[in-house]
Amino acid sequence: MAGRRDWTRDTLAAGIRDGDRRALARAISLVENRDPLAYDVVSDLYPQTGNAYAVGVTGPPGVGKSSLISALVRHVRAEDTSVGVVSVDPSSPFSQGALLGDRIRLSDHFLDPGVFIRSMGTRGHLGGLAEATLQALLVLDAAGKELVFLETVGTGQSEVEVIGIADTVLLVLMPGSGDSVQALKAGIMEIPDVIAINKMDHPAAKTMLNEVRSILSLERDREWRPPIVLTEATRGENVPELWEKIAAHRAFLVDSGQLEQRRRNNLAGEVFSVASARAKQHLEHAVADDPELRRLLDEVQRRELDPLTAVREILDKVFHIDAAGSR
Ligand SMILES: Nc1nc2c(ncn2[C@@H]2O[C@H](COP(=O)(O)OP(=O)(O)OP(=O)(O)O)[C@@H](O)[C@H]2O)c(=O)[nH]1
Ligand SMILES: [Mg+2]
Repeated sequence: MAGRRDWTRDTLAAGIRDGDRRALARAISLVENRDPLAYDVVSDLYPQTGNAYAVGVTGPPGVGKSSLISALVRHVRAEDTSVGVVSVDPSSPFSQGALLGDRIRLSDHFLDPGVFIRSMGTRGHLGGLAEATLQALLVLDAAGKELVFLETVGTGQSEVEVIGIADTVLLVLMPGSGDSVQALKAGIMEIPDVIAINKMDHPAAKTMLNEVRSILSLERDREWRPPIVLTEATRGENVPELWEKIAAHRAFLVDSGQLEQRRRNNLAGEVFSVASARAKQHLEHAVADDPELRRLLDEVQRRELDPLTAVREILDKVFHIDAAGSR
């Protein structure tokens, strides 16, 4: 048995392929810590991925995302589907591999060998959230999980972006999630594929349903019209209906040939967004560390140098891009 420190690139990749829980736990810790071994292992596993169906679950804090995932897991386990759950917590520096019981209300499933659940922090890395989510999904996919839930918390634009890798995006709201409704209305938040209005036991749930419905009615031309389901996660109320809607979205993607296209777009988008985040970080460090580049900014501020000339010089120096001819 390999101990904590004994994993190598090969044993870890093999362990993951076998669905070994300790290998999975280790790999996700490495992903979380941006350990170089994680990049190697994911690179080895990548050719075997693409089989898991990824459901991104997002929404404001405390709406019941984890409770709903738990109820959905219970529902799909009845059909023996193997499941992975990764709950990404942007606020936590990192989980140290601990199961954050408070955040993941999935303790019912801890003893089920067909379910693997982990919470993951991101150490505040710029662009780290999307990257960590992607890597964790690939690991669970390679481990043979048929269904993977990716939970991320947030309000507004970033929440849907972080799970840009998901095949189906489920937005969870509850009575009182006014900010998210505004973000949907203003077009700041991308329209999700399925919406759950959780805590339907709350008296204002119906009002919320009508509000969201009226926003979506403006989007009549869409090929897929996002269904809205009232749920009560804690009692499992309407959870089979919610699962049906997720399955219907999947069937829609498959039947219309869009799943393949969506995955291609998602992967290209992930590569681009992780590369952009890293390039930005590189640029910021370069400017901070280089007195000459900082001087350029001073000169712009003193109106001695125009902004776009400064841009050109910075790009030339940092990325060796001849920006003169670029748009
Ligand atoms: N009344 C009621 N409470 C619920 C329902 N679903 C979840 N809750 C409660 O709401 C609280 C938050 O639930 P979670 O599932 O942790 O919510 P979350 O969205 O995952 O929270 P974060 O991950 O911290 O953003 C818990 O106390 C749940 O028991 C529901 O349908 N009705
Ligand atoms: Mg949660």
